[in-house]
Amino acid sequence: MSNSQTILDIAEICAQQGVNKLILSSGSRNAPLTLAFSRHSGFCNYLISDERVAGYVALGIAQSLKRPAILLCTSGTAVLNLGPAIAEAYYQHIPLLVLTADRPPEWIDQNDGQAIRQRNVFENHVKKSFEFPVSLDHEDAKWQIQRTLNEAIITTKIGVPGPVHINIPFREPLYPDTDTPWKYHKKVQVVNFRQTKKDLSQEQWISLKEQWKCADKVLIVGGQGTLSSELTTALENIQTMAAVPVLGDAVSNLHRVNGAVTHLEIILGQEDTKLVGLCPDLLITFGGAFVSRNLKMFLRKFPGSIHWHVQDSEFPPDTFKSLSDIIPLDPDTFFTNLKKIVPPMQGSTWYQQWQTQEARAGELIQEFIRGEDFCELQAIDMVLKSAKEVHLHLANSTPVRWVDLIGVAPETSEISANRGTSGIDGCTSTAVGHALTNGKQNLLITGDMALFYDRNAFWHQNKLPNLKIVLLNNHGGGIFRLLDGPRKQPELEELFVTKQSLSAENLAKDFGMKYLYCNNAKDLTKNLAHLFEPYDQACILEIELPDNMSDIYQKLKTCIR
Ligand SMILES: Cc1ncc(C[n+]2csc(CCOP(=O)(O)OP(=O)(O)O)c2C)c(N)n1
Repeated sequence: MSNSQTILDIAEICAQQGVNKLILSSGSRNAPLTLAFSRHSGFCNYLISDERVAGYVALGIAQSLKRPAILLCTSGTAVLNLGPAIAEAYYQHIPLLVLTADRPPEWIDQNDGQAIRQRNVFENHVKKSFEFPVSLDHEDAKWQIQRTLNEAIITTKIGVPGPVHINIPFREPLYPDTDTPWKYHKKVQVVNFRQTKKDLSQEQWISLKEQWKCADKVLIVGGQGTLSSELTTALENIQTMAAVPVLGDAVSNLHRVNGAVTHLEIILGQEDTKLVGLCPDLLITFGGAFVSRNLKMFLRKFPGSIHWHVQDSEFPPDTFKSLSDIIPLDPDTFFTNLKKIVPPMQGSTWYQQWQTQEARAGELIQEFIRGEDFCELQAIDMVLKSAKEVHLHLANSTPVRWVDLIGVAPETSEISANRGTSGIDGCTSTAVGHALTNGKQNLLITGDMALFYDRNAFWHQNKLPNLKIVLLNNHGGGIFRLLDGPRKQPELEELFVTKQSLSAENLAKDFGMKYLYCNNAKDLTKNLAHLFEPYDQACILEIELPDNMSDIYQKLKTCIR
């Protein structure tokens, strides 16, 4: 049974559907599929023993290739360890095909090893869950499996992309006899989904035009998204043509839109009296999560009277509690076609106001950093200034916040961060997934808790010469020293910061990575040059940081207000 044709057909269908990146964790129950995929010449396999890491590596691979990656693991708690990455993929709209091997259904809850309730186990964080029949060789079972697999693969990609789970029970024997013939049949069912290029009807465009004409202050705000040259051009055209401000924080990847307003945390951190003049009439949003807390507070306090959200299908989140219109198109198409209805406008005080705020905010943060002692902000600013043309990966907690505050250079190729669920558990593994498949120079900026939490991201045989890591080691969750709530508690250091004394030197040694260390600006300058030199494995630059950020941050907040 283990090399039944049905199982080989599963691999063949995935290959013909172009879903050929397999992230695999070892085990016996998944052996039939492990062998079916690894003996097929059409797959690129990544063997990752820690399933939690495997999940995030697959997320990084699917994100960088913009197509589904396959996750395959054995039964039991191995399955649950895929959960964190699946939730992140769900909220970041990343396509994953999750295949979990399982015990035969009659053995669940019968004290059999590695047997848990896997059916629909991810139902709250996947687009759809399926289960294959346990008997594989009946003609109808073969058809059901082939049809369901096609549906699952297509469902990961259409509309808002996301993870799809197939639970696959297997009976023994799991391992093939060595002499059994092993042949992949090209003639399998492969369903082709004919994508349509959607657009709004003429009437819809006319009604939007009416709304636009009634608005004096139109504001375009982008949430998390990947870098798109089509979107960058379309937004630049609208901005110039109609003098409309385009706002986006670090993870929106709008840093290449010339004139985009990106220092949102600083501009919108001012007193309310200074913000009233910046309130929109018509708010247009698109994309995913926002890093900037002040942006969220500002648009919830001063929402536009009309709020269009652009997202291809399904009911989008109402992040600013003001949603009035859903535009079911992908942002590239919408903003490219928007010029059809936008009345041209030569400059406007509204537009100029935002440009002035942006310029002042950029100067303010640079001036502030220059005036401070060596600290996280200064260190990150130096790293960003030395990192050209890199794909930037930002760990959650303060790294993504500091980069958002400082702003990134247009040369930066792309920015990724797990802002779907903002966990600190898979930031490194996701960057590893990108580095394994994007062929670019990758730079991860991470805190110490996030790096040591995810150190198994390096526990595999894949070399990562194009991955550079900057570790900001403040020996604990430094963010808790900045937040008003925890920093006033006597238990701050013990229960929230959870001080830790680790350095990354042993980690680098364990996994054969290049290790650099510094604890002041002068040495940081020297080491940054070394960081970007070529090595045959990943390189970690550990920056030991003084515990001075809490006071500096309070000073900065006052300065902004
Ligand atoms: C999986 C997970 N567990 C706990 C948290 C809560 N949390 C948010 S930030 C943080 C500390 C992160 O510390 P570090 O990575 O060192 O960054 P720093 O705060 O020092 O910048 C924690 C524990 C989380 N976001 N994700």
